[in-house]
Amino acid sequence: MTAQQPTYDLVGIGIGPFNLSLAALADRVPTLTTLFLDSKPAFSWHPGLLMEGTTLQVPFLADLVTMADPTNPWSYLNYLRHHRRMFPFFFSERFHIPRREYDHYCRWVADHLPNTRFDAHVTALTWDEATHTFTVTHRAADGTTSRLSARQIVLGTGTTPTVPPALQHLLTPQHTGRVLHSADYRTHRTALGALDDVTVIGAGQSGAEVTLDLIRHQDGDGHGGPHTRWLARTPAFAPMEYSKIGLEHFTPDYIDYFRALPDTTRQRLTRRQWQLYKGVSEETLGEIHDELYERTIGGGRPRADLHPGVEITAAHHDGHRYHLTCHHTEQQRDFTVTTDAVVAATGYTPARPALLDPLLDLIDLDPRGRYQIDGDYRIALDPRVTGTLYVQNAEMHTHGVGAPDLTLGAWRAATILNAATGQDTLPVPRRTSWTTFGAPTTDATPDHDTPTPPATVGTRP
Ligand SMILES: Cc1cc2nc3c(=O)[nH]c(=O)nc-3n(C[C@@H](O)[C@@H](O)[C@H](O)COP(=O)(O)OP(=O)(O)OC[C@H]3O[C@@H](n4cnc5c(N)ncnc54)[C@H](O)[C@@H]3O)c2cc1C
Repeated sequence: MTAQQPTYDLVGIGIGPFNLSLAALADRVPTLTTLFLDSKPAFSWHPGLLMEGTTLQVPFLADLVTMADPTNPWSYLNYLRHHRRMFPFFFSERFHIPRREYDHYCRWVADHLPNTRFDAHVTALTWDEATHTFTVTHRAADGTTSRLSARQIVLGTGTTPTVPPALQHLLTPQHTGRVLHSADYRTHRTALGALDDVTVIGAGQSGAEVTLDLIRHQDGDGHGGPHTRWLARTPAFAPMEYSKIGLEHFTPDYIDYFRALPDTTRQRLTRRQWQLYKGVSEETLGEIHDELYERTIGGGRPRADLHPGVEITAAHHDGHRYHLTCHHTEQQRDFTVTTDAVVAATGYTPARPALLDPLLDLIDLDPRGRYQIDGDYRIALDPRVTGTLYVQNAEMHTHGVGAPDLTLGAWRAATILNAATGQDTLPVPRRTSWTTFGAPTTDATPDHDTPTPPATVGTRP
């Protein structure tokens, strides 16, 4: 059955935190008709990694709305108030909230907003020259197909789990639960915890958390639970940059600076900046150390191995166990690891969703096949398309390391909202960092007699 739907000013595809932020901000703009669609039956945020004790890596102020509009009712603090948790939260003195609570908070927002619709998998986006609107085709789990029209679209379909080439041939039903991406860890956690030997690959936060969780399956003396091996390609298990000045790479100022650099410089910089977005929190590294220390009281070796500087070059299954061919990149030496399961905590990459295939001829990709994205997050399109296509979290190549970071989510959503409404609906600050990125544009000599007035964004009190 196919039903024709009404026309919206703006439709969001995907309801992760980023489009949910835009939905929450747009909820206060009655002149803009919006609808946000997601394939899932209900909101969920990385369910495979919602382990007890894990926390958000950004302060709770980076909720869906506060950094753009602290008066918006869809804030985390208002969520706490609704759930009668203000006093417990106050006494907990937490800046970094449990990841499970962030998921629950987002679900509360998604469930209550009138402009979200789940069980709506978008299969195609097309441009209709006659009506000057996009047509969005979406399908429900029961097979019902619907269409709606929109003048503006915001893609927020997230990123795709990445597995190293050497393991990809093992991602078949026969190896389900034995060779997996960390995105599916919690589904198989109990079974993995009962194995003799598990290998985790990847030196990011997810790799560290899975390693820590597996070690915690061992008892205080290191008995029970799997022998846990953590392999990483990086030369060290390095902490994520978390200094106050370092974090200024996650500001609109840095985005402006980065966008103006030549593409080759941007790509070189992003590779060099891996510790800004790929490292492990110092706290988690400390916890791994503490758990191993505890389990080796009285001497002896822990039932765990930590190997940095190691790449997996091949893998095979002998019918019982997995054999990983490993290469130590600094010593240039090969060795083999035999294990019962492999968890690839090897990250996520932005992928162009298949729903864009019908529109591809009208998207002005760069010579490397990537979106060209402007300062308002518009994707460059053929001039025949008079509607606008925005994207969130697919712009690391043009906007820098802040693209996947929740810190900038509400600010980016407000930027898109302003572009979509054609006015400063939610004024956003431009000067946000103490650091001057790049050469100063005016005489850098400070005038000690004239203090600079504080920056304002002209928001209503
Ligand atoms: C485990 C984990 C923890 C993280 N923790 C932090 C943190 O603490 N701080 C931080 O700054 N960043 C963190 N990040 C990075 C941050 O970028 C993500 O958490 C965030 O979820 C990205 O949001 P998103 O909206 O881009 O996409 P996603 O959350 O991936 O959501 C995309 C949505 O789009 C939907 N979708 C996809 N295709 C379609 C379609 N065709 N039709 C309809 N719907 C579709 C999906 O169902 C999904 O719900 C973390 C990432 C991970 C993996």
